[in-house]
Amino acid sequence: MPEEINAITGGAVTSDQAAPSADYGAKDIQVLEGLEAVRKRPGMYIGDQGSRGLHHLVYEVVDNSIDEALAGFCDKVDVTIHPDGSVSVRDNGRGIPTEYHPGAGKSAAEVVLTVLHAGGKFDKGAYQVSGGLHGVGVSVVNALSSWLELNIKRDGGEFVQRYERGIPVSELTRAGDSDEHGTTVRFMADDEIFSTTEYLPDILKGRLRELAFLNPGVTITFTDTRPDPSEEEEEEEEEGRPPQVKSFHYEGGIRSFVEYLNRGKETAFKPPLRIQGARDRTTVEVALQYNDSYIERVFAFANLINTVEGGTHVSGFRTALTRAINDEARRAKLLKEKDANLSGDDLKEGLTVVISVKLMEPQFEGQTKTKLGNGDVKGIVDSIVYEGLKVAFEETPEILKPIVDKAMRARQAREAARKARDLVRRGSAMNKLDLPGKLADCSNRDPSECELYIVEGDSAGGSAKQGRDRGFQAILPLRGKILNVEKARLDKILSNDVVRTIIQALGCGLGDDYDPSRLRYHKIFLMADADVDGAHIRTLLLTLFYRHMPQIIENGHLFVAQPPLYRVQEGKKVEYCYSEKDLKDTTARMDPKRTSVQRYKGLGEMNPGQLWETTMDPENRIILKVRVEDAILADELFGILMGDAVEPRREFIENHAREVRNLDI
Ligand code: 0RA
Repeated sequence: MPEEINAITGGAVTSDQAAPSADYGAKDIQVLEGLEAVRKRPGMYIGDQGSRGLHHLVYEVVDNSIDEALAGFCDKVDVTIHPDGSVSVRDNGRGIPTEYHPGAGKSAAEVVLTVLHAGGKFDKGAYQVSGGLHGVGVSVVNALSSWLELNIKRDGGEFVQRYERGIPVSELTRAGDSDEHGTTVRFMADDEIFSTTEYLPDILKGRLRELAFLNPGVTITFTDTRPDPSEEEEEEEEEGRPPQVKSFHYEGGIRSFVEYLNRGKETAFKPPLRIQGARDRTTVEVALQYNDSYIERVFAFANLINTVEGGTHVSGFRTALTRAINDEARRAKLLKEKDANLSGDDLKEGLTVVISVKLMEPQFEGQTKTKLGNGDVKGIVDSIVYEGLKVAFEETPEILKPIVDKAMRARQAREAARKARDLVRRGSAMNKLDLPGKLADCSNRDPSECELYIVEGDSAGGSAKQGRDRGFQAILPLRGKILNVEKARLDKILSNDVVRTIIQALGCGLGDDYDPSRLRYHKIFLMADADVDGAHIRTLLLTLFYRHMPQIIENGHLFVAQPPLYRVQEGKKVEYCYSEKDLKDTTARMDPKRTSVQRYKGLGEMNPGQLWETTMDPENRIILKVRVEDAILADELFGILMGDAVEPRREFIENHAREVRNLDI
């Protein structure tokens, strides 16, 4: 059981009946047991032991600093990745209290660093709300770090302490005088715990930017001092590269956030509308703007947590938006008596909105605990947004017409799409006769055991068909141009042959029609050549899934197959290499004179046996599970990836393929 530590700020300590020394011992043992529990089951505290969990460590510490900002005591947070791979988070908050705590037999700071859930528990009154998805506290980061150094400046002094695997190896010591205040936590993620300790700067920057939007006025700086891996071998650059520094500061808050999301797009009005209000200790802030695209983007936050699965705040917003626009459009005679009301769906097209609510006791539900469940929030958001929109339309009536016009056009297109979708739906695989002709289906009928390989090109499709295990592996070869769904309306998307073939093979429908119980394969692999064209095709397919069947990604059904780039042979020994570095390491181990290297330019160059062995055999293959780690970053990346420049796309795919090739389930 985590220890109650409210006492640190002056409350009573529940002291045991036992003698003080025994009491001290018991508490110490509790701490050790707590840390041990965290190290035994890290997943329970930080999600997983892979890349996601690793990044979570940083978020956890940053969240503590952001809590200081929310409480009004901090406006600067600096996150630095050091050359040794450790990370420091420094803030200019009050500093963690340092005084000796008799009840605990140690300093307050040591309690925060060693007792589970200690960070947020005491002094609750001072914090309006608190960020952090798990809110597990810095002690968890401490337990999962091979070492952690704490530096606190407050009360005229500077205090330091070092921990190893969660256990203090020194007392909290006064190192000198200081008239500053703040906390720095520097930690080294334990490589005994994490399968990777390499931080991805894009992921970190994405979350830090988000936090800066959500906390206007706070400056969050990210510094990456690690040597650039691509320059590692080039000896001439002795100095290394300069540190990468990025600073995030937005006075405009979530209005700036919407401007950022819509950058480079035509918008129906400027600047984004912003609405805010509060009721029953719940604050609501919404910013929205329509752009010229066909997709809707809703980024919702509850206590700074990105609620990817939506929830009551999102439903409240939708109800209010639909009602306010219909009411105002009727009043302004933009909707005639004979016209039907605009529906929520009509109003989605081109909408970019950021919703941020802050509340006292958030309930997080859903598969990934990112769905806000508090029932009363719906009504609160509804009424604040409805009133706010009415005021906005009264003040700037000219913005209403472009919104209504766009929604009317969307409605017409949706009717066309419904017809096209009915065609596809009728053709979707309810029985074997409806399956697309090109599909080589598997014999197993249990979706949870079945895999579908979506393969580009006929020759690769042929190899895959011959190489597969037909018991549970189905092959769908694709031929022809894959539509860029990023730039098309649903009616056009559904009339595209390739899209229809995929939808029919999957059987589950798309968009609002998506039905998970009809999904015919629980593992879907995108298998394309390991070159720029293959990357492009993969991205087009990913876009289709991300925009129109996001549930497939959310539920962990989508994977990217990783074919090898090289086949290296030394005598009878054959090894496959999946990256340039892999090749370098492998040939270094072998005798170069007797080694032959074959480069695979495409999947088609592999014979069926090789394709099975390297890419499809569950025992040997390396696959990459597609996850939406950060919805905003994903959205942005699809922008980059679907844009005209090839170089950033190639770079992105090369970098990311390397990072994630350890995930099979
Ligand atoms: C407990 C109490 C107080 C501040 C903090 C913890 C605190 C924790 C962290 C973690 C990172 N940065 C932090 N900054 C502050 C309140 C202290 C007071 O009342 O003076």
